[in-house]
Amino acid sequence: MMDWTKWLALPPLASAHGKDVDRMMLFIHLMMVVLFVGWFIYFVYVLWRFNQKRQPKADSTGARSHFSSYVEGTVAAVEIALLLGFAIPMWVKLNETRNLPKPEESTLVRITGEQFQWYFTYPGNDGKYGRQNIALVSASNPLGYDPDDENGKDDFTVVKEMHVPVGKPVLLRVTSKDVIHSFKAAALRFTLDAVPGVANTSTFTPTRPGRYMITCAQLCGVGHARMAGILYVDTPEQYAKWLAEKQAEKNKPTTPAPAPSPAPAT
Ligand SMILES: [Cu+2]
Repeated sequence: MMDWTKWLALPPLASAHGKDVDRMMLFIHLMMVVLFVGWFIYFVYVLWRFNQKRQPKADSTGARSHFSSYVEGTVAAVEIALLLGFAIPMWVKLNETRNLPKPEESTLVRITGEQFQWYFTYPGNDGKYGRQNIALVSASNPLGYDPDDENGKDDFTVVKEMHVPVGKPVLLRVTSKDVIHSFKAAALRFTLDAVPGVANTSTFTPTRPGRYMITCAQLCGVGHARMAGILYVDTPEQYAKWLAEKQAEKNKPTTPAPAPSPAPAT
Protein backbone atom coordinates (compact mmCIF):
# COMPACT_ATOMS: atom_id res chain seq x y z
CA MET A 1 0.00 0.00 0.00
CA MET A 2 1.16 3.49 -0.82
CA ASP A 3 2.41 5.37 2.22
CA TRP A 4 0.73 8.76 1.89
CA THR A 5 2.60 10.21 4.84
CA LYS A 6 5.63 10.40 2.49
CA TRP A 7 3.90 13.43 0.95
CA LEU A 8 4.59 15.41 4.11
CA ALA A 9 8.36 15.16 3.45
CA LEU A 10 9.08 14.69 7.16
CA PRO A 11 12.45 13.44 8.43
CA PRO A 12 12.71 9.62 8.20
CA LEU A 13 10.68 8.04 10.97
CA ALA A 14 12.63 6.39 13.79
CA SER A 15 10.20 5.69 16.63
CA ALA A 16 7.40 3.24 17.35
CA HIS A 17 4.70 5.80 18.11
CA GLY A 18 5.69 8.11 15.22
CA LYS A 19 3.39 6.42 12.69
CA ASP A 20 0.35 7.71 14.57
CA VAL A 21 1.78 11.23 14.65
CA ASP A 22 2.41 11.12 10.89
CA ARG A 23 -1.09 9.82 10.20
CA MET A 24 -2.58 12.60 12.30
CA MET A 25 -0.55 15.23 10.45
CA LEU A 26 -1.57 13.78 7.11
CA PHE A 27 -5.24 13.80 8.14
CA ILE A 28 -5.05 17.42 9.31
CA HIS A 29 -3.39 18.46 6.05
CA LEU A 30 -6.04 16.65 4.01
CA MET A 31 -8.78 18.44 5.93
CA MET A 32 -7.04 21.75 5.31
CA VAL A 33 -6.90 20.92 1.58
CA VAL A 34 -10.66 20.27 1.62
CA LEU A 35 -11.28 23.61 3.39
CA PHE A 36 -8.91 25.49 1.09
CA VAL A 37 -10.37 24.08 -2.13
CA GLY A 38 -13.95 24.42 -0.87
CA TRP A 39 -13.58 28.05 0.14
CA PHE A 40 -11.67 28.86 -3.04
CA ILE A 41 -14.50 27.46 -5.18
CA TYR A 42 -17.01 29.47 -3.14
CA PHE A 43 -14.90 32.62 -3.56
CA VAL A 44 -14.80 32.22 -7.35
CA TYR A 45 -18.57 31.56 -7.37
CA VAL A 46 -19.21 34.77 -5.41
CA LEU A 47 -17.04 36.81 -7.80
CA TRP A 48 -19.06 35.45 -10.71
CA ARG A 49 -22.53 35.51 -9.15
CA PHE A 50 -22.34 39.00 -7.62
CA ASN A 51 -20.34 40.89 -10.21
CA GLN A 52 -21.76 44.20 -11.38
CA LYS A 53 -23.31 42.77 -14.55
CA ARG A 54 -25.29 40.05 -12.78
CA GLN A 55 -26.08 42.08 -9.67
CA PRO A 56 -26.22 45.79 -10.57
CA LYS A 57 -28.10 46.75 -7.41
CA ALA A 58 -27.43 45.69 -3.83
CA ASP A 59 -30.11 43.40 -2.38
CA SER A 60 -31.02 44.64 1.09
CA THR A 61 -33.42 41.75 1.86
CA GLY A 62 -30.81 38.99 1.70
CA ALA A 63 -31.53 35.27 1.69
CA ARG A 64 -35.19 34.25 1.44
CA SER A 65 -34.90 30.48 1.37
CA HIS A 66 -33.80 28.17 4.20
CA PHE A 67 -30.81 27.04 2.17
CA SER A 68 -28.24 28.87 4.32
CA SER A 69 -29.74 27.43 7.53
CA TYR A 70 -29.35 23.92 6.09
CA VAL A 71 -25.74 24.67 5.19
CA GLU A 72 -25.06 25.95 8.71
CA GLY A 73 -26.75 22.89 10.20
CA THR A 74 -24.61 20.61 8.03
CA VAL A 75 -21.40 22.41 9.01
CA ALA A 76 -22.32 22.08 12.71
CA ALA A 77 -23.07 18.35 12.23
CA VAL A 78 -19.71 17.79 10.51
CA GLU A 79 -17.92 19.63 13.31
CA ILE A 80 -19.66 17.55 15.96
CA ALA A 81 -18.75 14.38 14.05
CA LEU A 82 -15.11 15.52 13.89
CA LEU A 83 -15.05 16.33 17.58
CA LEU A 84 -16.52 13.00 18.61
CA GLY A 85 -14.78 10.89 15.98
CA PHE A 86 -11.37 12.52 15.95
CA ALA A 87 -10.64 14.70 18.97
CA ILE A 88 -11.97 12.38 21.67
CA PRO A 89 -10.05 9.28 20.46
CA MET A 90 -6.98 11.54 20.28
CA TRP A 91 -7.41 12.53 23.92
CA VAL A 92 -7.71 8.85 24.88
CA LYS A 93 -4.52 8.13 22.94
CA LEU A 94 -2.78 11.05 24.65
CA ASN A 95 -3.75 9.60 28.00
CA GLU A 96 -2.20 6.26 26.99
CA THR A 97 1.13 8.00 26.49
CA ARG A 98 1.10 8.68 30.23
CA ASN A 99 1.47 4.93 30.86
CA LEU A 100 5.23 4.90 31.24
CA PRO A 101 7.32 1.74 30.87
CA LYS A 102 8.95 0.18 33.94
CA PRO A 103 12.33 1.76 34.73
CA GLU A 104 13.95 -1.71 34.94
CA GLU A 105 12.89 -2.41 31.35
CA SER A 106 13.92 0.96 29.95
CA THR A 107 16.93 3.03 29.07
CA LEU A 108 16.92 5.83 31.64
CA VAL A 109 18.11 9.27 30.58
CA ARG A 110 17.78 12.54 32.44
CA ILE A 111 17.88 15.51 30.13
CA THR A 112 18.66 18.98 31.43
CA GLY A 113 18.44 22.07 29.28
CA GLU A 114 20.68 25.06 29.88
CA GLN A 115 21.38 28.20 27.87
CA PHE A 116 22.55 26.85 25.41
CA GLN A 117 23.17 23.13 25.52
CA TRP A 118 21.70 19.81 26.61
CA TYR A 119 23.03 17.57 29.39
CA PHE A 120 22.27 13.85 29.24
CA THR A 121 22.73 11.98 32.51
CA TYR A 122 22.82 8.18 32.73
CA PRO A 123 22.41 6.21 35.96
CA GLY A 124 25.24 3.74 35.25
CA ASN A 125 25.09 -0.01 35.88
CA ASP A 126 23.03 0.19 39.08
CA GLY A 127 20.18 1.94 37.26
CA LYS A 128 19.98 4.45 40.13
CA TYR A 129 20.76 8.12 40.14
CA GLY A 130 22.66 9.88 42.89
CA ARG A 131 21.14 12.71 44.91
CA GLN A 132 21.12 16.20 43.52
CA ASN A 133 21.52 19.29 45.64
CA ILE A 134 21.32 22.82 44.32
CA ALA A 135 23.96 23.93 46.84
CA LEU A 136 26.49 21.63 45.11
CA VAL A 137 26.10 23.26 41.69
CA SER A 138 29.44 24.61 40.48
CA ALA A 139 31.42 24.96 37.27
CA SER A 140 32.78 21.42 37.68
CA ASN A 141 29.46 19.98 38.88
CA PRO A 142 26.90 21.79 36.72
CA LEU A 143 23.98 19.58 37.76
CA GLY A 144 24.78 19.45 41.47
CA TYR A 145 25.10 15.66 41.85
CA ASP A 146 26.27 14.64 45.32
CA PRO A 147 29.73 13.05 44.90
CA ASP A 148 29.32 11.18 48.20
CA ASP A 149 26.14 9.35 47.23
CA GLU A 150 26.83 5.66 46.53
CA ASN A 151 24.03 5.53 43.93
CA GLY A 152 25.73 8.30 42.01
CA LYS A 153 29.22 6.79 41.88
CA ASP A 154 28.66 5.25 38.45
CA ASP A 155 26.41 8.01 37.05
CA PHE A 156 27.81 10.03 34.19
CA THR A 157 26.73 13.07 32.21
CA VAL A 158 27.49 13.89 28.60
CA VAL A 159 26.73 17.06 26.71
CA LYS A 160 25.31 17.51 23.23
CA GLU A 161 25.14 13.82 22.36
CA MET A 162 22.70 11.25 23.58
CA HIS A 163 22.95 7.50 23.00
CA VAL A 164 20.14 4.97 23.28
CA PRO A 165 19.89 1.36 22.14
CA VAL A 166 17.42 0.52 19.39
CA GLY A 167 14.18 -1.32 20.19
CA LYS A 168 14.10 -0.63 23.93
CA PRO A 169 11.81 1.97 25.52
CA VAL A 170 13.60 5.12 26.62
CA LEU A 171 12.31 6.66 29.84
CA LEU A 172 13.11 10.34 29.97
CA ARG A 173 13.04 12.93 32.67
CA VAL A 174 13.38 16.39 31.20
CA THR A 175 14.00 19.61 33.09
CA SER A 176 15.85 22.91 32.78
CA LYS A 177 18.43 24.84 34.79
CA ASP A 178 17.38 28.30 33.70
CA VAL A 179 14.62 29.21 31.25
CA ILE A 180 12.05 27.08 29.45
CA HIS A 181 13.56 24.89 26.73
CA SER A 182 11.98 22.06 24.78
CA PHE A 183 13.68 18.81 23.86
CA LYS A 184 12.85 17.86 20.30
CA ALA A 185 13.93 14.95 18.12
CA ALA A 186 11.94 15.35 14.91
CA ALA A 187 12.84 11.93 13.50
CA LEU A 188 11.34 10.38 16.63
CA ARG A 189 8.29 12.64 16.45
CA PHE A 190 9.08 13.55 20.02
CA THR A 191 8.98 16.89 21.83
CA LEU A 192 8.92 17.51 25.58
CA ASP A 193 9.19 20.84 27.35
CA ALA A 194 12.10 21.42 29.73
CA VAL A 195 10.72 23.63 32.49
CA PRO A 196 12.82 24.82 35.44
CA GLY A 197 11.62 23.27 38.69
CA VAL A 198 9.50 20.67 36.88
CA ALA A 199 10.50 17.10 35.99
CA ASN A 200 8.58 16.11 32.86
CA THR A 201 8.60 12.40 32.14
CA SER A 202 7.79 10.65 28.90
CA THR A 203 8.87 7.77 26.73
CA PHE A 204 9.63 6.73 23.19
CA THR A 205 10.96 3.57 21.61
CA PRO A 206 13.57 4.10 18.88
CA THR A 207 13.11 1.72 15.96
CA ARG A 208 15.97 2.51 13.57
CA PRO A 209 19.69 2.79 14.30
CA GLY A 210 21.19 6.04 13.05
CA ARG A 211 22.10 9.62 13.93
CA TYR A 212 19.30 12.09 14.46
CA MET A 213 19.12 15.78 15.18
CA ILE A 214 18.14 17.10 18.60
CA THR A 215 16.96 20.69 18.72
CA CYS A 216 15.46 23.11 21.21
CA ALA A 217 11.83 23.76 20.26
CA GLN A 218 11.29 26.72 22.58
CA LEU A 219 12.85 30.09 21.79
CA CYS A 220 15.13 30.46 24.82
CA GLY A 221 17.59 33.25 24.07
CA VAL A 222 20.24 34.39 21.59
CA GLY A 223 21.85 30.94 21.39
CA HIS A 224 18.57 29.08 20.84
CA ALA A 225 19.43 28.11 17.27
CA ARG A 226 22.70 26.44 18.24
CA MET A 227 21.15 24.49 21.11
CA ALA A 228 21.39 21.34 19.02
CA GLY A 229 22.60 17.86 19.80
CA ILE A 230 22.88 14.47 18.20
CA LEU A 231 20.79 11.48 19.14
CA TYR A 232 22.58 8.23 18.36
CA VAL A 233 20.27 5.26 18.12
CA ASP A 234 22.78 2.44 18.54
CA THR A 235 22.62 -1.29 18.04
CA PRO A 236 22.75 -3.03 21.45
CA GLU A 237 26.46 -3.85 20.84
CA GLN A 238 27.36 -0.26 19.95
CA TYR A 239 25.46 0.99 22.97
CA ALA A 240 27.18 -1.44 25.35
CA LYS A 241 30.54 -0.33 23.95
CA TRP A 242 29.70 3.35 24.39
CA LEU A 243 28.49 2.75 27.95
CA ALA A 244 31.70 0.89 28.79
CA GLU A 245 33.79 3.75 27.35
CA LYS A 246 31.94 6.37 29.37
CA GLN A 247 32.18 4.28 32.50
CA ALA A 248 35.93 3.86 32.00
CA GLU A 249 36.34 7.62 31.52
CA LYS A 250 34.43 8.23 34.71
CA ASN A 251 36.57 5.80 36.70
CA LYS A 252 39.85 7.24 35.44
CA PRO A 253 41.22 9.14 38.45
CA THR A 254 41.90 12.77 37.54
CA THR A 255 42.67 13.98 41.06
CA PRO A 256 44.70 12.18 43.74
CA ALA A 257 42.81 9.01 44.56
CA PRO A 258 40.19 9.55 47.26
CA ALA A 259 39.86 7.33 50.30
CA PRO A 260 39.39 3.71 49.18
CA SER A 261 35.77 2.88 48.52
CA PRO A 262 34.23 -0.60 48.43
CA ALA A 263 34.65 -2.39 45.11
CA PRO A 264 31.61 -1.88 42.88
CA ALA A 265 29.19 -4.78 43.05
CA THR A 266 28.85 -6.60 39.75
CU1 LIG B 1 16.63 26.18 24.50
